[in-house]
Amino acid sequence: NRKARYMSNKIVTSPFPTVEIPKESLVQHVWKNTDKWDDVPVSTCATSGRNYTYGLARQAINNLAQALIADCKLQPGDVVALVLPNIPENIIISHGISLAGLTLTFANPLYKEDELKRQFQNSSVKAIVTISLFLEVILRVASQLPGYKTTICVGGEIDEIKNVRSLQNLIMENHTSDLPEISPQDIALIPYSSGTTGLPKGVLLTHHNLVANLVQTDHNELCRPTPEEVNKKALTVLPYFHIYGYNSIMNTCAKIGLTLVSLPKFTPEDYIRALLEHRPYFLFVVPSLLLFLASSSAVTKNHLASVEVITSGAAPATEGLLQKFREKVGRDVTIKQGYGMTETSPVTLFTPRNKMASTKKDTVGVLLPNTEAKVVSLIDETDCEPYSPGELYVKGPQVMLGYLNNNKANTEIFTQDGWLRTGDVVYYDKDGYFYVIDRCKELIKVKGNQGRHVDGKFHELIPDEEEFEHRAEIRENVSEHRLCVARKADSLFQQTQGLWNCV
Ligand code: 4UW
Repeated sequence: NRKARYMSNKIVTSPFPTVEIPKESLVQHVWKNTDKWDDVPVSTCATSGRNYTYGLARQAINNLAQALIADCKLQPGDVVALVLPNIPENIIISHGISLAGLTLTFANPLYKEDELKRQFQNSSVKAIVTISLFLEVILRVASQLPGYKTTICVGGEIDEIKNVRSLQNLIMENHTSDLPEISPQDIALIPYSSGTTGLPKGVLLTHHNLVANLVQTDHNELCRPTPEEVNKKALTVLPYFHIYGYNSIMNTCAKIGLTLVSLPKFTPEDYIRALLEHRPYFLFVVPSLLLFLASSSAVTKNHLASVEVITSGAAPATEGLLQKFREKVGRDVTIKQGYGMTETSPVTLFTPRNKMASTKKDTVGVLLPNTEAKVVSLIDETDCEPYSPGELYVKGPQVMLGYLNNNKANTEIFTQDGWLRTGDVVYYDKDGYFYVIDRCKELIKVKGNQGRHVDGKFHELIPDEEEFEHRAEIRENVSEHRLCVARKADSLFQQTQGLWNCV
């Protein structure tokens, strides 16, 4: 019986069968079945029109990997940082770095010098890839990094004296250096995240973690396109320097044969022009971008005429918002939601494309294959039954190795038996669908009771509440959470607004 299978011992498992995670590196995994698309663009800039086909990108990745070893003298395990807006070369640069056995990290180009320095010292960065606009700041930061080797610049005039190399030259070079063996357990990526508390910390994600998440989402009911959808265009403006843009958009689209059209910054005019010029079939959004599309009078039904599938994540997209969007387009567009965090590569929950999912409102979906969860009461730390709110704990092959050099944070986020505490308050229903209702880290304690402020009043969290009306009330009262998480997603979205369209 369905319920018993998913929920024995109050541990929820995925409704999908277990999948095998291949023991291969990220680059091997993404590109292994892409030969048939050699003439199809994999990555296009909506603003400049610059683009790379699958065939060209594969060659450029290979050349860059060799040049990083032979010319830049980088060694396996060295950390290379990207300080870039969304440009079509992003996939070439990040995969060239990975193929060379190096570890990638990325930072928001709008970070202040001190923030970049702190992050790059923390992860012992040995090389930085950037654009000429940021070069001056980057060279100042680089001069303060012990053992630093080289800076690589995309576009612009290169000053060889300052030990700056041109990406274009590195990609054109033809070396024949041996590429190192990569173990699935090697660290592929160190994104920075605050997690559930404190300053940003380096999140150690292995090749296995990233590949696992690409395999876990590769299912007909999740992210795999139908044969007719392969090679269609996907429009994104979400930053590649965040795990959503990097793994769930860039790596996923390349693996499944979509053409990624990216904007280096968001302005309503640029986004609308991209919709008209590229006629995308897929859109990747955060709720604030969906709200813009649903409510701006500048966006008409015609602008969205080609759009059939939308994926939203990073913050709650309410049923009301989805409804508003559907009214605007006047058709039944598929809208999928994903939930996850940097620490989980990032996806753990996803709304499947099936009949049951279409009857569920405000859900972030079911567990991905190979993923387990439990919901732990904030009142007495017992494992919760369906409909009872508590903190979401997850386990799966996409869960990070841990934070870089931070035992204290590791002890806080992992339980002794290996569950990752998400810091999000959720409940699940009898069919294994999850609903995000709050974030623990914004909870406050008043006289020892946990609760939160809503409209200036303190609300205690309700323990095992049985009645549906009451649960509805809990969800009605989440405005503060929605604001908090929306603020985070807005900042993700707005980060792109300040970026210059400079390459
Ligand atoms: N509903 C409510 C959601 C949701 C959410 C995330 O910056 P990070 O570390 O990571 C992200 C990840 C975004 C993401 C994950 C999986 C996925 O499929 C997708 O797109 C389709 C995007 O933002 O922040 C993690 C925190 O963000 C909140 C939640 O609080 C989580 O701990 N969050 N997704 N659908 N809240």
